[in-house]
Parts: sequence; C-alpha cells; structure tokens
Amino acid sequence: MSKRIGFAGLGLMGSRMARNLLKKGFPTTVWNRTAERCEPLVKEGAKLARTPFELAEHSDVVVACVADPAAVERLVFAEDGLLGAARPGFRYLECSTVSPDTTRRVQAALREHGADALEAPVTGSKNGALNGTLLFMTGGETAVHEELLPVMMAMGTKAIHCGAMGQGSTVKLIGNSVISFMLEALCEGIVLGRKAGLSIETIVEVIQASGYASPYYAFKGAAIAKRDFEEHFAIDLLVKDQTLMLEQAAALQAPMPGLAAIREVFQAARAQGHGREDICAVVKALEKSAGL
Ligand code: NA7
Repeated sequence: MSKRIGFAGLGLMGSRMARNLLKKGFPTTVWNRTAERCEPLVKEGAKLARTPFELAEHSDVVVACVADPAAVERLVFAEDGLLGAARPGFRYLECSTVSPDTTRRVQAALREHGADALEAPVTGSKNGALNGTLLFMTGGETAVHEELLPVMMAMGTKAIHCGAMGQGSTVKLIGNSVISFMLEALCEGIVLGRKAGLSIETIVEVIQASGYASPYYAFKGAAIAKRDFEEHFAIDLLVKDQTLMLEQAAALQAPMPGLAAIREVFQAARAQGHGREDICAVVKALEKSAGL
C-alpha cells in the first residue's frame, strides 16, 4: 500500500512537487498557509487539510516545502502544528532550504514522540520540480533515507545521503553559495562586456566552449540575453540562503568574505524592487551601478 502523503507549502516548488506525488498515485492531502493555493490540486484529486495538525493526522509522511525557518516553525511547532499529531512511525520530509539548527530541532522534537525526520533540500528549481527531476541531498538516519526513497523518487531522479541531520542543509547552503558566485561573476562579466561593446551571446559562447563551461551559464546567460526574469528561484530566497550560510560560517569560524560581498549585490537588487524576480535579475543592480 502507498504511504499517505501530506504536502505542506504549495509555492513555486511545492505545488509542482505535490502534483508529481499525486500523479504517481500517492494518496495526497495538502495544506498551505494561503488556502486558495490548494484549489488546483484539490481539483486534481488531493484532499484538503485545514491545519498542519490535520495534515499530519491524515498522513504517514508529511513533505514540507516552505520558504524559511520561520515557516517551518509555524508548520511544526505552532498550536495547530504537525508536532501535535506526531506518533510512532510518523515521518517528516523537510524539502525546504533552512538552517541545520532548524532541522535538528525538528528531528529532536519528533523523536520525543517516536517519529523521525529526514531533511532533503532539493536542487533543480522550477523546471526540475515540474519534470520530476530534482536532486535531493539528505541528512538523517540511513534507514529513514531508504524508507523515504520511493517518496523522493516520485519527485526527483537522485537522492544523495550526506550524513547526520544538518549535513543535507549544509551541503545545500554550500551549493547555493557556489551558484551565487557563478551567477554574480557571469553578471559582472556581462555588464563589463556590454560596456566594452561585446554581445552576451559571444561571451557565453566562449565560456561554453571552454574548460569552465557549465549548463548553468548557458541557462542563465540565455535568460539574461532575452531579458527573461520570470522566477525560477527568487532573489529573496537566495538572500535567505546566503544569510543562513553566513550565520553558519560565523558559528563555525569559517570566514566567507566572498559570499559576504556578493550578498550585498543581491541585497541591492532587492532594495531596487527585484526580490521576487529570478536570481538572474541581479544583473539589473550591476547595470544600474555601471550606468547602463
Ligand atoms: P515560494 O514560491 O516563495 O513558496 C513559499 C511557500 O512557503 C508558500 O507555500 C508560502 O505560503 C509558504 N510560507 C512562507 N512563509 C510561511 C509561514 N510563515 N508559514 C507558513 N507557510 C509559509 O518558494 P519556493 O517554492 O520557490 O521555495 C520553497 C523552498 O524550497 C524554499 O526553502 C527555497 O529556498 C527552496 P503562502 O502561499 O505564501 O501562504
């Protein structure tokens, strides 16, 4: 028998991930802070939960994909939170990108009720969520990873177990630090190149023919060339991750001077009103500084 799934958080990522679970035949119940966002999935066969508590009551596994640590706090620990319905055997799959401290705290609280959690932040953004090709990086018990693998494989194609609870979130934050550097470097190059009279296409063509080619440069370079800033992954959310990474860096006394500087460029883009645009809209902040 398929596990009964509860899905919390029907944003850009979660709505697409929940749809894949439904399509693969998992009995699915959904909850979202703004209840109207549940309507399309309910029309497609999902059940509706009024609270996270009710969601957990009707599910064997709750999958969460919410914005940030505050959202996880609300989902799990609020008076009507899912913790109240935790019981032996209940599982929580945390797909949001949050801090390792948050996922460890959630796991400890669930374990007091005989339940357990696996953190499984994802990469692949909107298209990966839509096509069911996400990569999961997990933290938690190996046995829980194995147990929840069929649920993850309904939404993605690969899951790498990174270690104990907290390690999945840490790897995810490292990954988002790396793409921050890659994207900001590309955007600085594009802005300078344009001032020097080069086309974006020529810059990207040379990068892609070189030893430092990456599908990421092709994807984001093409979007910038078309001025297509529709959200795949919002600047607000990347700044949230950069901040979580810098907090962890401070706690571990591991300086990240590059990331600290790059975050300011993304902060400038937010201040200019681009927070809900795709992360490649950071080019607009650099264009503005360069007088383009
Ligand atoms: P979105 O599209 O911004 O969606 C965020 C979701 O989180 C959405 O369902 C929100 O509900 C929910 N949310 C935000 N704040 C809260 C609080 N305080 N309480 C409960 N629910 C909340 O983000 P993405 O789908 O792109 O990304 C989701 C995660 O994956 C994030 O960690 C990324 O970094 C990776 P709403 O509809 O606004 O009521």
